[in-house]
Amino acid sequence: MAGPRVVIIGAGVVGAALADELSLRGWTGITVVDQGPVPVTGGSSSHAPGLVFQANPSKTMTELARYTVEKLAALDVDGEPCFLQVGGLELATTPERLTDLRRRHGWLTSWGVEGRLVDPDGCVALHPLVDRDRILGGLLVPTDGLAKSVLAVEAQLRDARARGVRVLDRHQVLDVRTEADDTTGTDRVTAVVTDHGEIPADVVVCCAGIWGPKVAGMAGMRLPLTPLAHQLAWTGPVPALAGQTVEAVRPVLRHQEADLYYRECFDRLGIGSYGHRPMPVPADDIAPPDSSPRMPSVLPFTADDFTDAWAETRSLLPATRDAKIEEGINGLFSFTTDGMPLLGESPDVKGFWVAEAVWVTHSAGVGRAMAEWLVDGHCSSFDLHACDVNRFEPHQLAPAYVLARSCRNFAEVYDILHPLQPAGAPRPLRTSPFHVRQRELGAVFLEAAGWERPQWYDANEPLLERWDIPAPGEWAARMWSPVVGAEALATRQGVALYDMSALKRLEVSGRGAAAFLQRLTTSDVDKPVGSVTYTLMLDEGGGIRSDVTVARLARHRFQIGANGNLDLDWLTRHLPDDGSVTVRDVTAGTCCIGLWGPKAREVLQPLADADFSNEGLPYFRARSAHIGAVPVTALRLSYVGELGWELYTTADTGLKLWDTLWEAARPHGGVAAGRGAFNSLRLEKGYRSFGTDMGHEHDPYEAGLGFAVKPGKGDFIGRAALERRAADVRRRLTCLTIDDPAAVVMGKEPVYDGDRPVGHVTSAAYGYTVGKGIAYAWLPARLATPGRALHIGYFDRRIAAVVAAEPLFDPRMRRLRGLPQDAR
Ligand code: THG
Repeated sequence: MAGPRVVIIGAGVVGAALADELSLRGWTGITVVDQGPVPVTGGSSSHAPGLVFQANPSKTMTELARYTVEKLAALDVDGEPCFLQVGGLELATTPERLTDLRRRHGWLTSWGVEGRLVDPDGCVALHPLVDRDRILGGLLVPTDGLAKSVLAVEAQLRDARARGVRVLDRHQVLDVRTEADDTTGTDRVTAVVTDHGEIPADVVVCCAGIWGPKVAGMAGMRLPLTPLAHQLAWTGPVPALAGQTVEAVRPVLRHQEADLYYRECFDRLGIGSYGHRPMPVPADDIAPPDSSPRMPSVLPFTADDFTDAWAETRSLLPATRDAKIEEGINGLFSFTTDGMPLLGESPDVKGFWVAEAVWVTHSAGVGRAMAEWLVDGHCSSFDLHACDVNRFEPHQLAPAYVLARSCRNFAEVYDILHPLQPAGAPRPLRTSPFHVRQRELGAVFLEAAGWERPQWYDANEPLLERWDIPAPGEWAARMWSPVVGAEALATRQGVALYDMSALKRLEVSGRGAAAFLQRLTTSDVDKPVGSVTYTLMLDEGGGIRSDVTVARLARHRFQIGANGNLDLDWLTRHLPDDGSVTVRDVTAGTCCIGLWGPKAREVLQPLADADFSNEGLPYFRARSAHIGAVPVTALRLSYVGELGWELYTTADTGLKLWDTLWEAARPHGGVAAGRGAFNSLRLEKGYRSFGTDMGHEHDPYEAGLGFAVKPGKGDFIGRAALERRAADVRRRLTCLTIDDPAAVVMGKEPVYDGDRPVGHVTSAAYGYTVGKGIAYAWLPARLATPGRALHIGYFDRRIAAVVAAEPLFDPRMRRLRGLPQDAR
């Protein structure tokens, strides 16, 4: 296939990798343009220090890095290698950091990259400049090293050119031309305008790095990216390195406690620091390259900001006391609000794509990912949902938000971050109508898609007199309270109110709505009004895009319970051209309370003008009703696995709904309960969470969701691929239990069969009703048999776990169906 006409804007590490990978896949009409001279174009790639550490909490990021390492290690320019595989060594100078290195080692093991913990003597043996007395240990990844970014650009462009890719440097992009399509109402790209003329294009990919916001702006797209200066200094000759004739032999170093990293360059050292104040630069203020030798991405070194870094360096690496700082830069790099890249197609302009906020570490991987995505329509090598440029909520595109969160991200880049670490300013940002009441109840809030969402309520402390809640270990006990356990038990034994407002709600309407949803989902959703269906959206490869609930509220109107903005984006992208279907995000104008527990009906029925009995509103049915004075839509389902309803109303009447339910629930011992309890209950019930337990890389059968696929219903996206995948299930999302109540794990830990790593944990919590720790994990199918004994790697421990039949709680669904309970 020759493919469309593609213009890649930016010949840095990302643009070069993409040109290479696209041409490798047979696309021929590719042009790369860059304002600067190739290969030193003046962007971040031209000054990148090149350190590649593969360890990352994100599996995708580690996989992108691993591919980058593999690719660059096999490339050279005239015999000069593009990657120096000297290894990467992260050092611990405090007990907390040493403990965290064990957690990081766990991620590496989970994602399949070899690493090992090294004692202080071992660290000094690897890097003799390190002061033995300063360190407590290290984490070595032998395959880490130094990417030579300019060479990597050169080599990949060379290979791309050999396949016919045209590279036009010193071409400044002035505009991106688009054309409106009156029938569909969407725009599409037609050309890139440069100072040397116009280049026609069907696909434009913005790989412009720190200039990305400017270029994307030409296509009307707002990129939540902040260029931030980061200090990189070079020593003069270090006598202890005198005579070194190769660029680097010792591992690249990270000293995260002081926000520092190090690399060799012959007899000198490069020192990078994240310890200084954040120094954001508005993207519009960054000039294009000119005739001056200084690159626009390189700002003058502010020596005062480097004082502490240099003092710390001389302490950690005493040999540098015999050297001076000879030069330095404040180099601009792209930061985002969540530390992840920005990949994908504009929501408004067809054919305008971005691959932005990508560091050298992940560059070749992103090149491959984008090439697959463009050529195949989806990416099969990497799960990109956390990198998708369309993941953001509208408020997350606000300049003030982008700046605040990017700067915080810069400051935290080397910090030890707990998985539940509360988000910083700007907060509170989105508040549900229940927020005032929640505060009165002492809610401890975490943020979810910008919403303040209670994790637990301090007002429930008196419940602790009723139950003995086992305490987890120290790490899992952060952002936790025994009240979490009490709220979980109070739900199972009585009734609780859950604020479900953060659950994304989409309205799909129009005469084509039913047919449209049939095509996008795996189940039969074209059922009578009042039906609710749990179903999946797949990509063409059969990978899971999302799991959603579809409630048919009227013949031509459906309410989708979704997982995030990507669902809105996915639906919108697939809308038919004829205007017969409309998708609308109704989340912000509405709210939702989950009223759940065996006593839920006793609370609700007396308030209602409709029949909420099993017959009046069966399981997985929807209806409208009034609860007191409040009009609601009620969905009979429960992610916590109890009798009850999701009750939706508009934002204006939300507080009244809360107060009405609250007053009625109190005499029954009802409580408000938070997300901590919710997560424990859903794991007892075996309900998966998209993005954590499963993603694009998994199919329904592996994920244990085959029951939601109805191949006989007619065609739908992904159906063809599923036939192949159904016959070849090699891994399974598996339920593990842990007997030791203190051994609560958090997710991302490696799972071992004997000494062999075989999989990783996705989500975990203590199950207060089942009286066991629960950990869901991806495992080879042959190990996913109940009773199988395994271990979970947790810091320096191996925790005994056993494969369990699922769900652990109420497998006969008697609670949800409101039937007499099994004897317990
Ligand atoms: N409520 C609503 N929509 C949602 C969620 C929700 N959409 C996103 C996310 N959560 C989807 N996840 C689930 C997971 C499980 C169930 C519902 C939503 C569920 N499963 C039943 C089961 O497996 O037993 C389905 C039974 C059936 O198919 O009949 O209830 O929380 N509105």
